[in-house]
Amino acid sequence: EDEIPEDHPRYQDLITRHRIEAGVEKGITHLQGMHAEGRGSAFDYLLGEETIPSADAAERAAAAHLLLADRPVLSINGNVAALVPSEMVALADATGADLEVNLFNRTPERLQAIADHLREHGADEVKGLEADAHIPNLDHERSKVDADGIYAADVVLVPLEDGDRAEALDEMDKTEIVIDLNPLSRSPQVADVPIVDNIIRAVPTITEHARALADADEDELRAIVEEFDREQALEAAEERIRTGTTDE
Ligand code: PTJ
Repeated sequence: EDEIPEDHPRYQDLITRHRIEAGVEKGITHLQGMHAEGRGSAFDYLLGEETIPSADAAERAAAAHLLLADRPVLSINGNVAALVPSEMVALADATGADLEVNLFNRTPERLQAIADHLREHGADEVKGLEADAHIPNLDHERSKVDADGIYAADVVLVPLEDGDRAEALDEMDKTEIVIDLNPLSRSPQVADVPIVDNIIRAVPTITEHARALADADEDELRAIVEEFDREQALEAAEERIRTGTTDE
């Protein structure tokens, strides 16, 4: 990372790629995570590699949902752990959420490596290793969750998620916040709050909003949640990708 010059026009993209590579080398990120990153990077290029206004509104709504929640959980996979470990810990601290490792390609080694990595970045407790409950209507490995974590959560943040699991969580009637650069992928399509933004920008922005709203009362938080329009957010992101402009 230190070797990438900061004035390089694609600096952030190069840093991101490097973090995913390092994650694979450390046994945190699955090899498929590199393909996922490549797809994300292409969409980010088309979005102009910036947080568009509708994404910022989604990030504020996500902060309000997390603050209102009784049992908020932030789900962590191999890409999330490699890209934003300390940022996820900061978001958990700002909102009182739990962190839970939940993997598509689940192995005991990667689970442990990710939990250790999060602790190295300041996490106290990491859930997901217990796996004493399962998400209904999803094949066995991917459905494993903690009974007192994702299973019991009322609000879940699922970044860079696979469509099947996003749908299964949606069927459990949880409030689902998804971060995904592809607005057409199934996870943002089923999310209550689809955030079409790079996770590198999205997570610190949700945390900033959560800190700014720390003293807000319940009515104010509810108003932010209600004001947010998921269809409009998805349309604005698609419009930006297709035309390079937004009319918001
Ligand atoms: O660690 P595991 O085993 O749980 O596996 C994780 C991956 C990401 C490999 C797995 O969930 C997967 O294959 O996901 P998909 O189906 O490729 O979906 C990932 C989505 O995240 C795609 O729609 C990408 O566009 C998007 N994406 C990739 N990088 C970013 C991103 N969205 C936001 N920020 C990114 N940096």
